[in-house]
Amino acid sequence: MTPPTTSSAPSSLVPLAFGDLQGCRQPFQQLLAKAAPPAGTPLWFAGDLINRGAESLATLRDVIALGERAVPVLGNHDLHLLSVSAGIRTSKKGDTIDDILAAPDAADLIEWVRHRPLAHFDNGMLMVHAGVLPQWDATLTLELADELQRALRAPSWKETLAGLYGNAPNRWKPGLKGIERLRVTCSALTRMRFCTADGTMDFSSSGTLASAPPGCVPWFEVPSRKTADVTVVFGHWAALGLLLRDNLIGLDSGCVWGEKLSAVRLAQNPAERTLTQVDCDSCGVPRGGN
Ligand SMILES: [Mn+2]
Repeated sequence: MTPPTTSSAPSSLVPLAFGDLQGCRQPFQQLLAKAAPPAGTPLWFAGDLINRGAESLATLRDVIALGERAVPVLGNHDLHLLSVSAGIRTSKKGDTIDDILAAPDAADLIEWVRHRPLAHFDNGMLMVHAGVLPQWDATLTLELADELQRALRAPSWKETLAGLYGNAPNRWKPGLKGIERLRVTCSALTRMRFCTADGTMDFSSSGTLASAPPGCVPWFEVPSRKTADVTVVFGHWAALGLLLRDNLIGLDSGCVWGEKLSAVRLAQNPAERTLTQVDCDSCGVPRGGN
């Protein structure tokens, strides 16, 4: 059998995927050293590289310095950084993005963030920050993510970004157009945790499975979810903790809340996936939502 060709440089090395760094630079460096991936290994990041942790600027610089090896997707905190920089939102209590905004090269840093993708697919693995709606297969997910990332790279990106906030519409329809289509896409890819069986998103809980809103399940538990045939890699849900199933890898194990930072080697064969973790004692702030 001929293996499928991919466009992903630099090699056929198995990627190493990291959970939400959220500005936790020391744990990131410790985990990278501990996992010790072979030179050139692609390093995937499930989004929220920055914010809430102690060293947002230094963490962002570390990831940028990895060059093409770094494969991040955008999370809600990354988009928040863009929004604050653009004057669309104000900084919130607990934010730790001021060092980025005050950096002499802030404009370049913001440009780098703004040009990151919202979904990444390679070798049967689909990575997003938060989740995918049950009606979306991997192909549609990538198409919708591409629509959104192109809008965020366009000259009118600030207008687009300003229009992405809000909980409605909270359900996908193929006929959705314009900013509502982009908003549903953004909500699912960067914010969703719970939804109903028909894919109606509910943003009222960021807690554990026991805190599911009435009638809701975690997005990945919806029966007949159309991405069940690929392995979905995601972050965002610290209260869920690390989740390792054959076709599902939830990587946010709450580093910024003083728990752990996780990295998983994304082997095709689930039995060959390896987990590496480090403790995160002093990076973040007291638990209070994410
Ligand atoms: Mn998040």
